[in-house]
Amino acid sequence: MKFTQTIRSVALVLGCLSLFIGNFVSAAEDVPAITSETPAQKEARMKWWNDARFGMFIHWGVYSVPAGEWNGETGYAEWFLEETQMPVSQYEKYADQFNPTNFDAVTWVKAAKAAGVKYIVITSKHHDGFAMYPTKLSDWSISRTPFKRDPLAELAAACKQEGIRFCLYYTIMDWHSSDWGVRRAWNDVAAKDGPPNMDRFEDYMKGQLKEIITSYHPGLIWFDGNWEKPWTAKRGLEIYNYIRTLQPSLIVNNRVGKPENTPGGGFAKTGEVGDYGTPEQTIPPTGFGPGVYWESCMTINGHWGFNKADHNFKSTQTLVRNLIDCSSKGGNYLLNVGPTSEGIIPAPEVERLKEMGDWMKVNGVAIYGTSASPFRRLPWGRATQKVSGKNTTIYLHVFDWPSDGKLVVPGLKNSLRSATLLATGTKLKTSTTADGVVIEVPATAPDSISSTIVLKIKGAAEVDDVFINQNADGSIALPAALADFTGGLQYEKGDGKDNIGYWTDAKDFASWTFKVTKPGKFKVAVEVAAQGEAKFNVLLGEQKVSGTAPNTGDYAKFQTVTLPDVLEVIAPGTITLTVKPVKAGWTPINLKSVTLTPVAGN
Ligand code: FHN
Repeated sequence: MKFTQTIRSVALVLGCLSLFIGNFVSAAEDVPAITSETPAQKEARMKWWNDARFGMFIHWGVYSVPAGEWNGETGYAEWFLEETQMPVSQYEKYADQFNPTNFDAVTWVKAAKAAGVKYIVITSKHHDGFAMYPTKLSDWSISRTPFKRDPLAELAAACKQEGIRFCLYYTIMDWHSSDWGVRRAWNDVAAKDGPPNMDRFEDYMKGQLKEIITSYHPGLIWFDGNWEKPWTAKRGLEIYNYIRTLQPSLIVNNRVGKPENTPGGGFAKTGEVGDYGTPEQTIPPTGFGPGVYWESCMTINGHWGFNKADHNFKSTQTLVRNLIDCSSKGGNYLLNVGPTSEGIIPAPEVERLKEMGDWMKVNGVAIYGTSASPFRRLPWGRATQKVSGKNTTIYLHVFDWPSDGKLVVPGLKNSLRSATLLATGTKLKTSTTADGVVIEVPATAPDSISSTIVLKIKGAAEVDDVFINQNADGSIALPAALADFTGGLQYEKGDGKDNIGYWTDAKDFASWTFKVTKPGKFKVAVEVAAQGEAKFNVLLGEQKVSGTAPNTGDYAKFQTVTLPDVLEVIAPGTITLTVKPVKAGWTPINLKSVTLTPVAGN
């Protein structure tokens, strides 16, 4: 039986006992046992991290010396060595120039703390193999730089002082080591050595991991660089077991193993080994359900490592809303900064951290320790919740403040205890209508980024998720804001946009679920923008009607297309309508709305 099969069968058997494959004694012949753990024990181990919701990633290494520039090109960062393909001996010279005398660990940690961050994850070794601490196992480390200090030790101490969890990134793939199974042609330093040896490499990894775990006692190890072939699930399991044995409380991300690579989204799903999934540069459209841990890591501009030419920083609004979005789906947000070779976190990054902190000081209670939203979708923002005993507190994160002073919470069925504006403590009036709970709010939002309303309800949240209803004239409006997405589609709002975008993959589709009280035949009108003709189908049960989006010349120039054929709803009930691309010749479209209008004389 193959190793993976063994793991799957063990998972099946123990799955019945509600145990999690990554965390119990494995019977696989040549794989050491993983520390035994019940789901409750795992929950306890994960608690500090799951409550934290917000972490700071730091990509710092000798690649910050060239600061992203080589031979007139300015697009590089931490992948500098692989992308320039310069001889390793030449790259090694950057270590001689790495002297970040302005580095002050307390300043960094205070900047993180001011942002509201609860843990820091810094690169102890990135793909260039350079150890940012004085490893005894290689001379390719901080010890060969003029900077005679240990930045990891200083940061660990500063984190302890400031009450922040100190955590470490450690990549598996290593372009410098002569033992990593994919030897680069430009690795002239390794050329004198014999062929790569992965067993020796794994021993080297174990040695370094032991060094960093026993020296710095990190809260978690964030593995990366797991995708190249020489790294196997078996080795991942061995390493997971090894480091959890060294420090049983350790949390380990899923990239220690070989989880499914979710293109454009990192390794979003948990996988067989490791404690949590790691979507990268993306926030999954929904979370992964209760008990599945995940964290989206994202850059603050367009690079992980320092790039002096990249001034394309995300706005504080985007960063805060990303944090809210992750929290509302039951995940964490790991926001990256890329310090300079002088040891400075660039000012625009610190500024954004400070602004995030200003928001968190008021609204942090609606982020820390919360769980995923009870709503599938909210037209004006997001929600998080805390369940305590017989009562639940729902935090409504309002991105788009209602212009008519009435915030409708669609489909909420519980009895209400109170509604309060978090920023001011103002009590708000509520009423229950056919559309859901209506909260009367002041004319202006306390915070244009996102304002929080604290809604206390009796019992666990009960939500009727189907809140699109037929209008009095029998028509049904299906706006982009209320669509559910499969694939990489995103709802785009602001700058004149109010549409479904990122429809680049013909496999992706959008759906709306709604209630029909007056059935009959309906004309279908679709409001679209495209830069080429794109064919799509509109599906309702077994029925399918086809349409073509015209070339409107601009993704922001919309045109309404009425489809030649009609759809029929035979009986009242809950219906789902889906718009799917026709794969052949698909060109991206932006879709603003679908409208169903009853056919006259129906
Ligand atoms: O290749 C790396 C990249 O440099 C960076 O470290 C990110 C952070 O998640 N991870 C990798 C790619 O997935």
